[in-house]
Amino acid sequence: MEQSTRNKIQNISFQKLYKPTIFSTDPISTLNSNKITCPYANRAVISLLEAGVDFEEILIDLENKPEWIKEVNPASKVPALRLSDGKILAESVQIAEFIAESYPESNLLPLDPYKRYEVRTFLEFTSSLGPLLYQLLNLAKSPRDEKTVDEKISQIVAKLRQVNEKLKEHSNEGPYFDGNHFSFADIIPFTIFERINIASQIVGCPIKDFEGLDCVIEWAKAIRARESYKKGVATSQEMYESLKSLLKRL
Ligand SMILES: N[C@@H](CCC(=O)N[C@@H](CS)C(=O)NCC(=O)O)C(=O)O
Repeated sequence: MEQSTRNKIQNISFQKLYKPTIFSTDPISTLNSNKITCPYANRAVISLLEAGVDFEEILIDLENKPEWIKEVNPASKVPALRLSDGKILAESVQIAEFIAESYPESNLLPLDPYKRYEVRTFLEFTSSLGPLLYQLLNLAKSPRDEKTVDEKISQIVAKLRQVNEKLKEHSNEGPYFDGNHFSFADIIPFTIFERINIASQIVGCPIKDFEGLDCVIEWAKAIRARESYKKGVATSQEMYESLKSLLKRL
C-alpha cells in the first residue's frame, strides 16, 4: 500500500481511538478489529500474533463506523481480514482457522484428524458461552433485577463447570486444552470467557468465587500471561471500564 493511502486510512479509522499499532504488511496486510469491545476481533489478533504474522491493524470505532467498512465487510462487522492479494475474510472462527492452516508451523491446529475432531467438539461445546454472555449483559444493564442476574450467573457457572471438566478430561496437567500447548481450541472460547468474567465482576458475582472452576481459572491465568494476549488485547481494567460504559448505553 502506498504511504499516502495508508496515512489516509489511518486518519479516518483512528479517530477517537487509542494506541494504534501498525505492523508491516506482508503477507496478511490489514485487519479491521477492535481491541476492547470485540471478543471476535481478539480471536483474529491473537491468532495472528501467535502465528508470528506481520500485519497492520486498523481499529474501527464501532459507534461511528466509517462508510468504507462495507467495502471491507458487507456485514459492516469486525473482524475482517484482508489478505495482501485483496481477498477478504470475515467471521472470527473461520479467520482464526485460516490463520492456523496458513501457518501450520504455529501448531495452532493439530494435523491429526482425530485431534482436530476433538478440538471442534470442544469448540461446539463452548459455543453457547457467546449467547450466555449477551444474555448476561442484557440483564446486567440498569435498572437490573438481581434475582434474574443471579439465575443467569448460576446457569453460566454450571456451563463453566462442564468446561472445567472437559479441560481436565482432555489434559489433566493443563493449563491449556492441549496441556502446555496453547492453540485454536483456547483462543476461540477464551475471549468470550474473558467478557463473562468481567461482566460477572460488574454484577458483583465474580466467577473466581465459585467452586469447581479450578481448571478454568488456571486456563485463564495462563492465557492472560501470554505475550499475544498482552499485546493484542486490552487490559482487564480497560475491558471493565468499556463494558461498564456499554451497559449504561444498552
Ligand atoms: N460472528 C461474527 C461476529 C462479529 C461481530 O458481531 N462483531 C461486532 C463487534 S463485537 C461488530 O462488528 N458489530 C458491529 C455491528 O454489528 O454493527 C464473528 O465471529 O466474527
